[in-house]
Amino acid sequence: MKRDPSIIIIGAGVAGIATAVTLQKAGFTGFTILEKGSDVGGVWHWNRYPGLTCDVPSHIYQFSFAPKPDWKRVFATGPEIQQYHRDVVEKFGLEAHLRLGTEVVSTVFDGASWTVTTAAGEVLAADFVIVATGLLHHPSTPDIPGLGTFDGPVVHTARWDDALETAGKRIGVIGSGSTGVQVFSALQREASRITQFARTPQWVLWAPMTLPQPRLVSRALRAAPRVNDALHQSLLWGSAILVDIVTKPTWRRRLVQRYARVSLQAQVRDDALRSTLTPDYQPLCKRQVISGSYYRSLKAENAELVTADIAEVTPTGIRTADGRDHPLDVIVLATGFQAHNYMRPMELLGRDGLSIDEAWAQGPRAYRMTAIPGFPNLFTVLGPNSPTGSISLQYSAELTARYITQWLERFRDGDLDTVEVTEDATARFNEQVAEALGPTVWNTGCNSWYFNEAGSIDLWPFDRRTMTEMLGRPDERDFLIRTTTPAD
Ligand code: N01
Repeated sequence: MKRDPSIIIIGAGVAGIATAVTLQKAGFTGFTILEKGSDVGGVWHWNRYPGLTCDVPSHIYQFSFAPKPDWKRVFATGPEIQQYHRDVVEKFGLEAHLRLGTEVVSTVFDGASWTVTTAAGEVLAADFVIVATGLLHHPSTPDIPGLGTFDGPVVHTARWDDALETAGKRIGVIGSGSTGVQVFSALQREASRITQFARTPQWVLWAPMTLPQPRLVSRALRAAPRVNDALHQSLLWGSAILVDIVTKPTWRRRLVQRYARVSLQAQVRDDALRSTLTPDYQPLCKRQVISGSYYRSLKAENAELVTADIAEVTPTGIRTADGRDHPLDVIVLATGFQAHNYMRPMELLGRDGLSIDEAWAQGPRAYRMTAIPGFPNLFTVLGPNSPTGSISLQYSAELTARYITQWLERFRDGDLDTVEVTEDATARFNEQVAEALGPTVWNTGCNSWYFNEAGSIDLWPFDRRTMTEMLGRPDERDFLIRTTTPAD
């Protein structure tokens, strides 16, 4: 007996789109994508701050099933990437499956299937739930005394207000991660004065972020899809070097670290400023910041770097611990995300009423990024331990979706009704992860959003080949499989 499972995908970002297209290609029709936002694209919808640019070359940052030969730049801008996601949704006819502005507030398993409730009170049933809600979603607002008393606008980069006037203003940017560096460089050009409040200096690798992709190249790649595909594949395999440098302490890592130091030395000649900008941890330890303009912006007449701690926000600006007042018109919070409340605040109750908060009391934990003990017929795509900056997100999401599809096919064939990963297999996987994290550069003594509440690093510490093997054919021994319907 064949049956078409009902599947709810939560989220229409990179992970949700990759999942939907993969299911579609495998012949599934009964899937619905519920997206909280008013548009698809995930982080590319929510993040619209000035200067937003993908710091990964665009020919890697694309789905294998939707090649784009004609990126305008080698490192595409946020709006171009967002448009790409809209185009992919249209090309594959996903609109028919997509419900925007639909926030899921509760997902409950009743022993056989899932009941999903939306913020509008609608109740939906599903045989499977695939959570593709992303890691960097909830903005982290710093707990700085007086922040609410500021007279001017305070905006978080992940919730940018398009109507905000910044030209000619005195702007304070709090934060110096990938976002802080991009937004600071972009706003500096038109600000009357701009101050960056940097609690921890970052290594910033120089790269030609505004390099256009020549039209001739676009035309040639469009005319020769096979060459374009070969370029994509070679970049994916070539990016294996990125995994290598972060996971193993070799000369290759040291070479890139040397390049980070040279990037700083070559661009900042002033000894005092260079010393202030020099981190006390190894390059690559935090998510590597990449920019072609940051140091130049920082040295501009209207710019200042402040490393003194912020004591408080006053109605007219920011007061630092050294007693200095910094008068401001606008405060920009580039203070990152609450990266580890993945899937929350959604109420998620699995088998026997187990809540995700209980299951993850020690931080997010899954089997091979996708399955959680106690939560049958539920999978995550780009879930816990997903790679950041080392293996292509699109590759990881498509691979995971194909892995999940194999379980869905077995359900379709009447071969199983519920499937749940075992606690043992999950524990084994997490032990392997912990061991592999040992020699990684993330573990060399810096503080970053990679660490969860329990002090574990929430990243993928293996190479792409291992990922491909782990998410190849599911190993039945790692799962509890229940069948109530006899297969014919
Ligand atoms: O966030 P972050 P982000 N007082 O957490 C500081 C991706 N991304 O939005 O280092 C003062 O990295 C904090 O200081 P410290 C990418 O994966 C990709 O910049 O904790 N400062 C830090 O400087 C990236 O890693 C692209 O001491 C406070 C900053 O705020 C991830 O998003 C572009 C503070 C937060 O840095 C997150 O980057 C942009 C406080 N109370 C982002 N609280 C691409 O191009 C925090 N900070 C693909």
